[in-house]
Amino acid sequence: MAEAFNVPSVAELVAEARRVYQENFGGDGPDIAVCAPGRVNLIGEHTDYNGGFVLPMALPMVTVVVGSRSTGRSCSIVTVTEGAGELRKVDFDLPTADAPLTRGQPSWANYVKGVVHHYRAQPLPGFRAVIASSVPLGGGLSSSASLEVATYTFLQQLNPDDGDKVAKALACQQAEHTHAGVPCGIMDQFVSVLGKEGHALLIDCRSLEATAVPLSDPGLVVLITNSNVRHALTGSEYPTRRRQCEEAAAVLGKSSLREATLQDLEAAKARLDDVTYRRARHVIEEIARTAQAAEALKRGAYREFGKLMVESHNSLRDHYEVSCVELDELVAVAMEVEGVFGSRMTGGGFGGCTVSLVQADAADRAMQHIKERYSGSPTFYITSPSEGARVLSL
Ligand code: GAF
Repeated sequence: MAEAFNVPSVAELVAEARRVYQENFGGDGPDIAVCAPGRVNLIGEHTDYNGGFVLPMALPMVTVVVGSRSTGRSCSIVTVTEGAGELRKVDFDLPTADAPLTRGQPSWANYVKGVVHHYRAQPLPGFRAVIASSVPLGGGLSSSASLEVATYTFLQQLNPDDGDKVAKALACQQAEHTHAGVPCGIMDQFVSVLGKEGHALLIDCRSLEATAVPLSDPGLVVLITNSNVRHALTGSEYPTRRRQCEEAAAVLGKSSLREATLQDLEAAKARLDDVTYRRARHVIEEIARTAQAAEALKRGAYREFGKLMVESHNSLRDHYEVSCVELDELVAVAMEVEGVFGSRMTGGGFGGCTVSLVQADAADRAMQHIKERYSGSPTFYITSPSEGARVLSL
């Protein structure tokens, strides 16, 4: 029998992090606890860095940070997150103009360092902290954004900033650019900060305005299937896609592909090579598809929404070329099940997860069928839209 993974609760993560804090640091702490969620994107893939629409929701899976202020300028962080690697404890001093925080090993600490660097209310005091997370690492569910946003939320308890949530998401995005070396868009950090329980967020990545779209029908579930594969291409292909989009926009004489129509693209076809043309075509169509999908969701038109999800997947596979055989297989087998409205890869691609919109009473059947037919070994998550970053009571 195929079953959904039993995600540890926020309270369980906090309890584990507190225990590890005591083990490592002793004293009275921790006196602060915060968390920030991972996300799943329902539709609108590779559109954020083109100023387009995305429709993600925050997940019940979160990264928790517990900790306390320390004396002086020293920072000590321990992670208990599964898959974080050998080095679980890191010590560094707060940065100065002469000695900024730079990237290094272990890689998980770069997200924390990046956020300390970009935090908007400097100077910060030193701190001790423990990180625990239920967001699967490398699964395309934004474990990195959840760590950045949880870290930022923790720092807000040490030295409050002005509370501007969009500026917070932007600072976390900067941290990812400078300290993790990933030129990501704004989607993941935005929804990790501003996610709303029971809602997906239609984010306009040009204006940075968001509309909450209700998604709490008890007859419906959002099923995430982790392919449990991650291809090595991820790192190099993402910046390449970004550059191709910028090149296409420049040929079209637009500031971004958000400003372009399909007519503009067709008119410029002779001046674009085939690959750049297909990249731009995906983005322009996906932006329109996402706006249409949000309208469909508002009307409860799940079949229409599902059809758009599959179109999105096919375009990511054929035009944007960020899917892989495992994700294609997962989508194909999910769509064989009666009661699955739609399915697609989610996140950056080249492995990670698919997301499917499924009639609640078909969820068991869908998991069973996928498990039997998928050539790999999947992990399932039955999820519902959750709240963005928050302070927890201890
Ligand atoms: C990754 C990035 F971090 C996001 O900004 C977004 O571009 C996504 O890939 C693709 O839609 O998650």
